[in-house]
Amino acid sequence: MADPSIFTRIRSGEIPGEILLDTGRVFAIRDINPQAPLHVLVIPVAEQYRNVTELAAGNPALLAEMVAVAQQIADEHAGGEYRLIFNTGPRAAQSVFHVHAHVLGNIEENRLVG
Ligand code: DGP
Repeated sequence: MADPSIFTRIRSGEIPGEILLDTGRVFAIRDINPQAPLHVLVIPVAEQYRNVTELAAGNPALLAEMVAVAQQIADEHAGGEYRLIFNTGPRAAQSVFHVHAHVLGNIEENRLVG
């Protein structure tokens, strides 16, 4: 069994982090290195999906639940509008291989990345 991911360790309280929401299937934390005034990571509790392609194939309902949580975060913190990013693979700057969505909001400038 692989070691728990950094996100799982935050959810369990082993590593400090700000958890904004936890449905029991999906949770949301603030990104440690924010790229927008609102930058939250939405993460399924299940660790077996390394990226959004695997998640979409293996559990599309869970992917839909992540989108609903992203909307809820945006409703609460960014006037209901948000950008949703899934980095997929190291050449796309993915560094944590436990699927997660970046929810960016309150964006002042139209930059695609950072
Ligand atoms: P990605 O590059 O798409 O794999 O995104 C990983 C994100 O995880 C990155 O934006 C920074 C964030 N991150 C990494 N370590 C920590 C941590 O210890 N705490 C928090 N809150 N975020 C972290």
